Amino acid sequence: MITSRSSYLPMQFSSAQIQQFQQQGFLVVDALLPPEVVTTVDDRLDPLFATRFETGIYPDEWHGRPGLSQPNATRQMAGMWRCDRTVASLSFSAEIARLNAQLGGWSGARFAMDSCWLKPPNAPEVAFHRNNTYVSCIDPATVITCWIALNDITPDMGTLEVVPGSHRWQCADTFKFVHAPDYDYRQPLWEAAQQAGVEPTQVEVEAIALPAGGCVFLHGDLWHGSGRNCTEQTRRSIAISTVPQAARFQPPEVGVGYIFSRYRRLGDDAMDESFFPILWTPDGYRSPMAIAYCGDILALE
Ligand SMILES: O=C(O)CCC(=O)C(=O)O
Repeated sequence: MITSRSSYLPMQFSSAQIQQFQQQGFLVVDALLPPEVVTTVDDRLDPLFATRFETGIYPDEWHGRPGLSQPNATRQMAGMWRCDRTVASLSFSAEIARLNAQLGGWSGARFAMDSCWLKPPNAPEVAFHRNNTYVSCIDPATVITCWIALNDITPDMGTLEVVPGSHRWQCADTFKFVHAPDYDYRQPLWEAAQQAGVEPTQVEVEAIALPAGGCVFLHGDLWHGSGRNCTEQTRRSIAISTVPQAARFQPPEVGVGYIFSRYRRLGDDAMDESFFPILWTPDGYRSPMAIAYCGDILALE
């Protein structure tokens, strides 16, 4: 449980940054988290993969188990806030929710998902996809993700790859398992480009380099994936995704939501604030659950 304040200073986007996000579908910020926040959160992750859960509650999704999986398997865990309240204090931070909401042009932000992606040396690729595909059971099916580097990440470490402007492509994505594809991990991207009428030579893939604590904000329709880690160092990152405050579930038969739909109430399309807390609104409202459950590691007061 976080009780002390960090040295985080509130960030304000310039209009040029917001315009860049709208045009490119992503925005890189080199310094978001102060070093002590990076260390505090990162220190909690390896114990989770050793099944040491502070709350005793298991995550929603868990890939890569030391001793059981291939040693180079990507360790990804989603729904970590359930397992550890220090991680939750970042996942539920009002600031990240505010920044996501500001880029989305939303009047408030609701928590959707947290997920860490630890890629050991030689970790395989992550297939290209759009994050909105994974929230299609939610209305509106629009998510913004703040993907944060927990160590210095260079392009050869299997970093995140994005395709500038691809959030505006008219094309479909299909729900798929993205880990270690047995096909070219960019194949879904090439198919999307073809559907959108974009020549392969016009598709620019940008590998994001970031210092620890830096981040990239991702539009939910942006095509992205990641390559193999060709270094001797583990690539460490955490992604925090939010949806608009007013989001509700689609009718039960609409869209995909293999994690989200577990928390749907019978006969009710409201997103329960116990599972999807409202994290930021301009008037300061936060779901009581988020306040009671953990501190806010980026709290400003
Ligand atoms: O970190 C990665 O390699 C992939 C992350 C990703 O696809 C995401 O956060 O949406």
